Amino acid sequence: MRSGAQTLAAATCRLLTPGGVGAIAVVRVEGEAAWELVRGCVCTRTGELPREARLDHAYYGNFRDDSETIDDVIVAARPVAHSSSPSVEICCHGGRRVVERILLTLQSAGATIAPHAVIPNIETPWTVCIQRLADTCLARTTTRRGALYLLGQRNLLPDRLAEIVNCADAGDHDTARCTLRELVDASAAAHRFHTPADVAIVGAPNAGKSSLVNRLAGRESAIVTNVPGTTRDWVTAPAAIEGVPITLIDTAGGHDAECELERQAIDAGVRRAADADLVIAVIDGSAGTIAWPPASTSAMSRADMVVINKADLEISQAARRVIESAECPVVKASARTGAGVEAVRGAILGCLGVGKREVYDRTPAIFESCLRERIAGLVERLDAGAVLRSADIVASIRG
Ligand SMILES: Nc1nc2c(ncn2[C@@H]2O[C@H](COP(=O)(O)OP(=O)(O)OP(=O)(O)O)[C@@H](O)[C@H]2O)c(=O)[nH]1
Ligand SMILES: [Mg+2]
Repeated sequence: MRSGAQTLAAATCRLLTPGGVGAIAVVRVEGEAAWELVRGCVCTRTGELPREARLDHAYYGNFRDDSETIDDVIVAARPVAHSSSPSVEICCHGGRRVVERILLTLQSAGATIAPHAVIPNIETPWTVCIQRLADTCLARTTTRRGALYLLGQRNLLPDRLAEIVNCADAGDHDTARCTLRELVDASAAAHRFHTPADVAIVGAPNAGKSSLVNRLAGRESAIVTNVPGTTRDWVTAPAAIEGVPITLIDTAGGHDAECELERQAIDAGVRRAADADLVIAVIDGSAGTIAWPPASTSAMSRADMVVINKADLEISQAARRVIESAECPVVKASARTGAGVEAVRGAILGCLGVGKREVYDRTPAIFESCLRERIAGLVERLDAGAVLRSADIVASIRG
């Protein structure tokens, strides 16, 4: 079996099946060392796979990461034209984590992970490339609205891009450039439907962060007590707002902790919030003293929105000062009664740039961030004076 120190070069592994959850997944390993590498990871009932691969044979075994079995797999070697080394296909269960672990195990044994992509061949029309990209994103989508959104974009986006390509072909470069820029501008948050945004909830101990997380998630994900410092390590809870998936991150209340464990938990929360897509500062609206503006080292210092919680109690003067001076959206709510929580949800969507369903979901948008980056790069070159050619648009789409 594979040992951590053993590595083999000249092999590439790639997921062949779509990136979502399925009954089975297929990972292909290619290159001179492919069979040797797979042999090191798969254990059959009789021991190891044979030294030489039989091309007319499928092998059943356990895929292992050192001593741990990751999954039951079927391994088959296939001949490759102009090569004496076969490619090896590993069929495993189609859970995301299983596939990820198989790829990572192969990587740590020396293989390079090739990007999982719907590999467009040159004859594939570019409109079909976009539809396949939508299908790949669709497989990752966890909400009905997300699925409907992508099914809509499957046609809306190619249609809009076809108009732009036609404009460029007809020599109407200005219209083509402007429409392309509008499309990029309208697409900032389109990937939110298949990639949940990380929403960090920060604030002082006892402000009601965990209570708000539970309200937003619609279930008791985090422990709530009246003891300050209840939340230690950060806790995540998946949720969705109007069909937009998010990951809520409940953090430990920031304060000058004397206990080392507590200090580390607070620091971990600050670091997690720094990487989040959105930071919500929760403030106890009834508190007589509020550290505002927050210290630059506090996670609250990068608040994208503020929730004045405990609005069922009397709002203090200190909280009123926060409402007046905050430079981001402020919402009053009560995590205890639920009042104002709907407004918090709306504000989160606003901050994430997801507009109202009626218009937003029917507007063409570049729903995938790599494609958006490539087309935004093209728009930048055009803004800098490059001449627009329809071939460049198509090349940006194909990547
Ligand atoms: N009146 C009132 N009490 C609330 C509200 N939200 C939370 N509380 C109470 O405030 C206390 C602290 O709530 P938590 O949600 O645990 O607060 P936290 O910010 O997560 O606290 P730490 O984990 O200690 O940082 C609990 O007793 C809650 O019941 C609210 O909107 N109104
Ligand atoms: Mg808490």
